[in-house]
Formats: sequence, C-alpha cells, structure tokens
Amino acid sequence: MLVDQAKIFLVGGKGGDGCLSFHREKYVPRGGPDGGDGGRGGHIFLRTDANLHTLTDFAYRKRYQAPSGGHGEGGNRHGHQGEDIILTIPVGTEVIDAKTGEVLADLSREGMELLAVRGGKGGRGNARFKSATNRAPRQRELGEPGEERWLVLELKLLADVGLLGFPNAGKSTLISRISEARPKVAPYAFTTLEPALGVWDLPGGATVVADIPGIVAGAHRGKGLGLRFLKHLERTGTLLYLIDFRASPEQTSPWDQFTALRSEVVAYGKGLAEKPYLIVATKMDLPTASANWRSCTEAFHEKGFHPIPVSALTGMGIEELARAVDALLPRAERKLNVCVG
Ligand SMILES: Nc1nc2c(ncn2[C@@H]2O[C@H](COP(=O)(O)OP(=O)(O)OP(=O)(O)O)[C@@H](O)[C@H]2O)c(=O)[nH]1
Ligand SMILES: [Mg+2]
Repeated sequence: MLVDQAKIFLVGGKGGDGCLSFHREKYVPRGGPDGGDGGRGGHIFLRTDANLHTLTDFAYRKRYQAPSGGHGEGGNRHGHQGEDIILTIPVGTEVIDAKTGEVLADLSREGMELLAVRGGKGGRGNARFKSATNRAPRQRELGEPGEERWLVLELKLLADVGLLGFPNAGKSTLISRISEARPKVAPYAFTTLEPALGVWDLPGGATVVADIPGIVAGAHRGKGLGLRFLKHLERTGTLLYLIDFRASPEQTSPWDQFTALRSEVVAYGKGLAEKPYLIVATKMDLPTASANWRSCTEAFHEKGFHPIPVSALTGMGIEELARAVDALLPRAERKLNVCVG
C-alpha cells in the first residue's frame, strides 16, 4: 500500500544548562567564576532521498526527538552540542505545519533539506555574568527547550503524464501496454486503489506515467474515492483524459463523460485544469466502440477537440498517442532522473 500521507511530531533537543562554578586551586584565593555554557540541543532536518518512494516509515513511528545538549561544567567547559537528526523523505514531499496549514516547503528535488525544528539554545554559565561590579556572579541560565511541531507530510508523485478517467476506462490497461508497470486490471470499477508509476519509452526520452484510481462525477463532493488521488497529478506535465467510447448513446456519451471529468478537474483546482491534455478514446478494438466513433466524435470536433483512438489490447493507435504526448512534453523536463530508481 502506498503511504502518501503522514503526520509526525518533532521535538528539538533541549539546550544544556549553564553551569554555576568557581575556580578552586591551592594558593589561589577566590578564583573567579568558571561555569561553562550548556550546548545547544539537536535540530531535526528533513532531507529528500531519491531512493525512497513512500512515507511508510512515518506510518509506524510518529514522534521524533533530537538529543539534548550537554550541560556546562566547571573549568569553563562548555556542554557538547546535541546531535542533529536527519529524517529522509521521498522526493516530492510537501511539508505542512499541521496547526496552521501553512506549506513550509515543497521538497521536490533530490537532496533538498528543511530545518524542521530547532534545538533549544544552551544556557550561559556563570563565567559569562562576571563584570566589574560583580566578580562572583551566582547567575547562570538553564537551557531552552527545543521547538515542537506537528507536521503533515504529503507525498505527491512525480510523473510527466497523468492518466485520468472514470473507473473502468482502461487506465491501468494502457499503462501496462506502454510500460513495465503491471497494475491490476479487471472489468469492474475501482480496481485500482492506489497510484502506480510506469516508464514510457518515448522518442523524446523516458517518460514517467502515473495511473491513479478512477474518479467519478461528484468526486469533489467526496463521491467514490474522492479527489484525494488527483494530488498525484499536480506535478505532471500533461494529462490524458481516457474516455470509454463503448458507451451507447443511451448511456453517458463520451462527450458527457469528458465534460463530467473535466468539471471534476476544474473543481479540484491547483492548476490541474490548466495543464495541457489530450483526449484518448479507449477500447477501440471493440465493435461497439468503433461503431460509436463517427457519431461520438462529432461533439468533440465541434468544440475543436480531437480524441485519439487507441486500443490498449491490440496496440492500435498507441504510436500516434506516443507522438502526440511527446510533442506536448519538453525533452529537458522529464522526471525520470528523480523519480524511478
Ligand atoms: N477490449 C478492450 N478492453 C479493454 C481495453 N482497455 C481496457 N479494457 C478492459 O476494460 C476493463 C477495465 O480496465 P482497467 O484498465 O482495469 O480500467 P481502469 O480505468 O484502470 O479502472 P479502475 O482502476 O477501476 O479505475 C478491463 O476488463 C479491461 O480488460 C482495450 O483497449 N480493449
Ligand atoms: Mg485501474
């Protein structure tokens, strides 16, 4: 199961206390104050690692605390600094402050780092409070507590092409045809319950394709699996709307399917509706689909759309689709290098 969301609690290390101490030595009366400072507590960093693809680690462990700084000691010895902790997360993780909802960082590239919580400052020892008027200060500071924070981690897959469609439209079959990905394919709705990635070998370069669960009309109101999975398409360069052309005119027509899908995408927002897209007519090997082709494409043509007919089963039309997708995607921007190991 793809864990693409997690809520974690981070606590920075406590700062070490400053020390109260006076120098003592034979024949040295009234040695001065020599209490050292406490060390700072450890910070916690989040850092992306291209070898990680899920947030599974955070499903089991939610609380992370960095070590405290050492206390100061006599003889002006400062406490050691608490060790910093680095938590590795997959590339493409958004970090959100759970309390305010503020997006703190979008760690979309390998090696990016966020200082998530700071360790507390160490307290000053009494040596630091010495002055002309106070040669034997008994003042010292305690270390500060580390920062605390609830964070939400949201993994958004990085893909060049996203497959969109109603359940059963043939999304998983298509990704199986064009890549090594083998998601489950079955003749019922909601076969796919979690997103999958595949690599499509296009003339313009290896291209990452994302298959997500089907969405239904009303998904933005929480119907079906809702729009939760659309987040994975937020970073794709282009979208393919897969439309089952078998639909008889009494059933939802291909054009109505497309407009319903489109309005879900518009309702979702986040720039998805503005992405370039192609309309793909699926299952064209079936006689019902080819029989519908003429009558059903009319509505599309009137609006200036040109669905691309394909059959993921026979491979018909896949090459034309490949060329069309390739033309929409700039070569330099394919995500493969950061995405699939
Ligand atoms: N004849 C034919 N059948 C297809 C084609 N593509 C998909 N199918 C069939 O349509 C059904 C649904 O295919 P899936 O690929 O599972 O559809 P999906 O869009 O991934 O469905 P969900 O995961 O439920 O959203 C399966 O029975 C497939 O065998 C095609 O090109 N030709
Ligand atoms: Mg599927």
